[in-house]
Amino acid sequence: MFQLIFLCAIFIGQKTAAVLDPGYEYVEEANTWLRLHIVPADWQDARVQCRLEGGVLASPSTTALTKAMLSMMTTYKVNLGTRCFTGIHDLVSKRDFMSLDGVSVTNMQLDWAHGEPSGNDENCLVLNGEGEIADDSCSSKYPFFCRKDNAANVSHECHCTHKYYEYHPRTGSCYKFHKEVETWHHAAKVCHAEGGHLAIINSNTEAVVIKDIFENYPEGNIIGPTYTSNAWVGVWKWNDRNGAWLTTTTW
Ligand SMILES: [Ca+2]
Repeated sequence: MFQLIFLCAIFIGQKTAAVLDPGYEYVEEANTWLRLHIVPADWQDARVQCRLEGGVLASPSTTALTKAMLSMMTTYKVNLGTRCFTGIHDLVSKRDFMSLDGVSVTNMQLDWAHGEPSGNDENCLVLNGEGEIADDSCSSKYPFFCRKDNAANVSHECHCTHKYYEYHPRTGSCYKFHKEVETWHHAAKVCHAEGGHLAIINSNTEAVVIKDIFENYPEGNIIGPTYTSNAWVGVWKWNDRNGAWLTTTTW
């Protein structure tokens, strides 16, 4: 599939107060930040989403984290007869369930749900509303939590925790040049996970700003194949009757 480099942008405008990474809530007892994604995803997509956000697919690896996850499941009403994916899996070594941050399930104070673990083809663990765990297929879809330890370390200029965003006063936006080539959709996903969007050239000034950023990245710096002098922008041909070309954030 066709891949290009891309720039993400976060519009700051006149905002003065720093905001936290969107969706993350502080868990004081565990000194960490959790975000509940209520839109279900399969386990690998959940893992990638959390990584793109700069975090990890969360696991109930301590009593404080379990309590916080159950509390958020209740708040967002996803505990009623459903489950959430955890970052615990045995994809590396059969029946050695480990969290993505390296804690063995045998070191977690968790109870298995009745009849669990049950399946040979069930390599990913879910947490139910009772605080019990069960193995399930990694291709099932469940809500999930991402955890970040640094969600409070917000850049004062760019209002996000992701590295390499730079504020440009000429447009009031922050930009990050991604040197790895991606498909348009994946590039958009990366920008959204970082709290921004694919850069859009809204004015002659912004065109100059983006051109200046480009000049800081000579061709040899790009990771991937050809077309290094082109980059994706956040304009998308919507599949409607007229096939209108619109930006991704306005319609
Ligand atoms: Ca099971």
